Amino acid sequence: MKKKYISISIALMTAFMCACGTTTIQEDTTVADNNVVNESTGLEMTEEEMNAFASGIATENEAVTDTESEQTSVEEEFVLNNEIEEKCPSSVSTHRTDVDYSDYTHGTYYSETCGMDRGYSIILPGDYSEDKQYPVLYLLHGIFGNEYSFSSDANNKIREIVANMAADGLIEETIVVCPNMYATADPEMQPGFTAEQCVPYDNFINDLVNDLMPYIESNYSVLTGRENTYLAGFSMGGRETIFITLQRPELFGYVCAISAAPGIVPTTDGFMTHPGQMEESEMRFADGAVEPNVFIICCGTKDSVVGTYPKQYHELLTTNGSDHIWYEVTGADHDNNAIKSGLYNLFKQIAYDKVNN
Ligand code: FER
Repeated sequence: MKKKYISISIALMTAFMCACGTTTIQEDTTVADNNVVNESTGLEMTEEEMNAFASGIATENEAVTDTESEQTSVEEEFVLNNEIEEKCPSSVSTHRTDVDYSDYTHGTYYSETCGMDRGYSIILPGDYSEDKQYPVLYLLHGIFGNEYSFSSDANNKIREIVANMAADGLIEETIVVCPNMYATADPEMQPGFTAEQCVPYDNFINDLVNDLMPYIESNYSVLTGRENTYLAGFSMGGRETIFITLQRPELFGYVCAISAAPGIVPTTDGFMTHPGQMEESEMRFADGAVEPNVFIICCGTKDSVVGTYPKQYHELLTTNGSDHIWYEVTGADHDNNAIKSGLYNLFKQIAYDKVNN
């Protein structure tokens, strides 16, 4: 894979971040009655604040979501090359009348890892047929999220990006699977900013590889193998995307970690102390490993939640000699602008490879 370090703008966030809005969240955070209660401060997080973690902070320009206003904006012409574009073109994210968009549906699978049934949301192509086989993207949500985090936010434009690019013949029609990434066997365990509460996120690799992927592969008409299996995630999902990719690089041909959360390597940020999933020197592909064709790490320059941690991941991977693409999304916060950009560029790289390999 060609190494491309695209740093189009200087990151505005230099120190680490503050908590969402004005609520200061510290360690010892638990969830009760859908609100997160900090036991030491007694502060509660609203559902809106939890969603901001799970699927991104709502941005002002999300108010402009109607088809007309997007279509009347000046259209850049799409050119298929392997260059990163910071902004997902509106022609790709716009809801079009000539494209067959399908809705998310919900399913369950039995997880040996967790010893229980677990849910997932899925986008099947509009004309899904058992006579065809489709590549699959596994898309991982942020902290406090679940399998509904992406499906409940129409502003992330995931349906549009995938279906539009497929309708234009750039990519294959693709199945998108949005799992619940909190892989715990203990129904009492809840997400939060403590090392113990983060263990189920790190356990998701086992649920994904041993339970969910086999279930999807035997219950849907999918193409298998790394060339047809993609992995992406936002924030906590971005962190686990990187972790899973480094652990099992042979499984995923195309990977994108968007606004990845801290904790892969030991650190202390404004939320908690992270013991780390590995030491800094271990943040690399194993010698001789089959690596993804495309491994993107990206983040907004104004990310108020994960700050410069994604850039640190990029620097560590570079130091440790592991190929990846790094870029920043100018002006994006921990939000859908970063999500749209990352997913668009992932599919653009897939489109490019489809034509050139
Ligand atoms: C942290 C900072 C951010 C952290 C998680 C996040 C577990 C995740 C944010 C998100 O998913 O939106 O220290 O620790």
